[in-house]
Amino acid sequence: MSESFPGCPTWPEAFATRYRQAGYWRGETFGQMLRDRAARQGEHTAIVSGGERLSYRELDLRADRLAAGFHALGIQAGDRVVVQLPNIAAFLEVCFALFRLGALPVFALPAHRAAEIGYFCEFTQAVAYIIPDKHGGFDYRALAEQIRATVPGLRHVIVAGEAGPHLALSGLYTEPVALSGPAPHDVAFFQLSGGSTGVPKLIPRTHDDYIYSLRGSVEICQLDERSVYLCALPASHNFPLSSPGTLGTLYAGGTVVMAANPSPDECFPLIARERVTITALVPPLAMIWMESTQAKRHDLSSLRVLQVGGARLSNEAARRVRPTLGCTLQQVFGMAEGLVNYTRLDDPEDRIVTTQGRPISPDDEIRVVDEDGQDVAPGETGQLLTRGPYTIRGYYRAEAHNARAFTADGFYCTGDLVRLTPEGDVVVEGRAKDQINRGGDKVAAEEVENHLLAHPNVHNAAVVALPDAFLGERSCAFVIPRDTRPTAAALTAFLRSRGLAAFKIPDRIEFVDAFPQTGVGKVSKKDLRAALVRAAPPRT
Ligand code: J2J
Repeated sequence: MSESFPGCPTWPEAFATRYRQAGYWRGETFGQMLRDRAARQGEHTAIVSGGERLSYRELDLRADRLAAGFHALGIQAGDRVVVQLPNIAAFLEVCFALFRLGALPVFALPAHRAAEIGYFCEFTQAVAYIIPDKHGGFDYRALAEQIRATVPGLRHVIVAGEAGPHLALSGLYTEPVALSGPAPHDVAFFQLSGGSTGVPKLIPRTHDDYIYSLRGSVEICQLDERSVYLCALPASHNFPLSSPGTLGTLYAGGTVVMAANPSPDECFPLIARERVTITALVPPLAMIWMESTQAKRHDLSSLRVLQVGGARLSNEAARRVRPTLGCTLQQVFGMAEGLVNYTRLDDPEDRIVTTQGRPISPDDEIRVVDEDGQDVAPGETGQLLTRGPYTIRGYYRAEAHNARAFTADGFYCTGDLVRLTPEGDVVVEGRAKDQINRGGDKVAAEEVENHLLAHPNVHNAAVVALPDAFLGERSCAFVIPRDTRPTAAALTAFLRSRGLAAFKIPDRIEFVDAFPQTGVGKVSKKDLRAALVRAAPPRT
């Protein structure tokens, strides 16, 4: 298999040629994209963040100056840089600076802690780690010190804000230098997989493929330079980054408004003040927005589209969006590996409410297959496989896993159970992968099980989804103790001490003597889930 970067499988030449000839891959890079927008509409506002407003010209210049600063530090094209920044203008400045340099951001989430960050730094052999000083009551500088002590290869810790013992981001901006920059077919960055295995997988996305997904998303969401996108979800997640998200909005020449958090208290005044036209939420947040008494106190009339995705939105909640918030719902069923489906803005209401839409590209190939990999009959439910001009052909340095997660002819096995309607819309019916979708936050069962197994009093562990009226799912760990049984609180504290992101800590822990088995002697998670539902049926 050919590679776009060492360890990154890429499309076979015949596919690449076809995607170029079809006009999907146009040979553009992120660096050029911003340069071009700055030349066309330099004075237009690109980013609003806190009290700060940046024009396209300023963003372009800051990206150049920061790229020069990174370069002066010795960061080179192809180097990996773990970026863990909240929703602030610096996030996009850092992205574009690294894009211009050809260094590769690894997009961590603000919720990640030592276990995840240490792994990203080590696995990617990152040369730098970029953090805020404090965010959401957490001091990232202390986390960085811990990482530095365990990952000797990490050369720089760079802080947006008060740097403490580290390097200040603000001190790096310097005179722009000439940089040769990356090629359009080069990997631009690594996204993170929601995952279903022991360690998170890294997703290599190229300039060509990602920019195509932006262009397609911009067209479907009808964005232009008058559009104002509110970034309420964590900016580094693929949904608010690209569907169409902050990068799609900049592609369209619109304005990105950064929200410090997704609460109505923060977002409603921003929508009113900045005349926001579109934003994206996960289902639990959409529910909070719809139930908020604040909605009536603020002028939300500019909001045309509320996108909801990341997890399944119930039909009942979907139906309430237009009457309560006065805007069009757009369901988005996407994945950081590539494929993104959207309901279209002019679809009939019923189609918007009951389906998760259809792919961006006419060349997104979709198969729905049974457990033997055979296509199911039309309309039947099966696993979604996909291949296309912006869906990866393999994870970074994960040969054994890639052999399972991709078919021999390059389809990505999403692990999602779907059916197709006669109109060609996708409806998500469930999941075949061993993952918990906690209101959009993905938890790989095996990853948490491995951490639990490290406890001396845990003989075995199995983590499953517990239906939940608010989050859709929560996680429950079934634990077979060894010798003395630990308390649930002690296990939770143990997981925290191992530096696991809070959303991965089991919501509930049940101690059992044995696990139910499948016919072939594997742990039957289906039976464990069923036992939970029998014990406490989900509220509806
Ligand atoms: C049910 N499950 C969904 C939906 C994602 C746009 C939107 C979301 C993501 C994302 C993204 C779902 N209904 N509407 O990257 O660009 C579940 C599926 C899917 C997994 C991917 C984007 N929307 N899902 O959520 O990489 O299980 O991307 O395979 O985090 O989320 O998760 P992630």
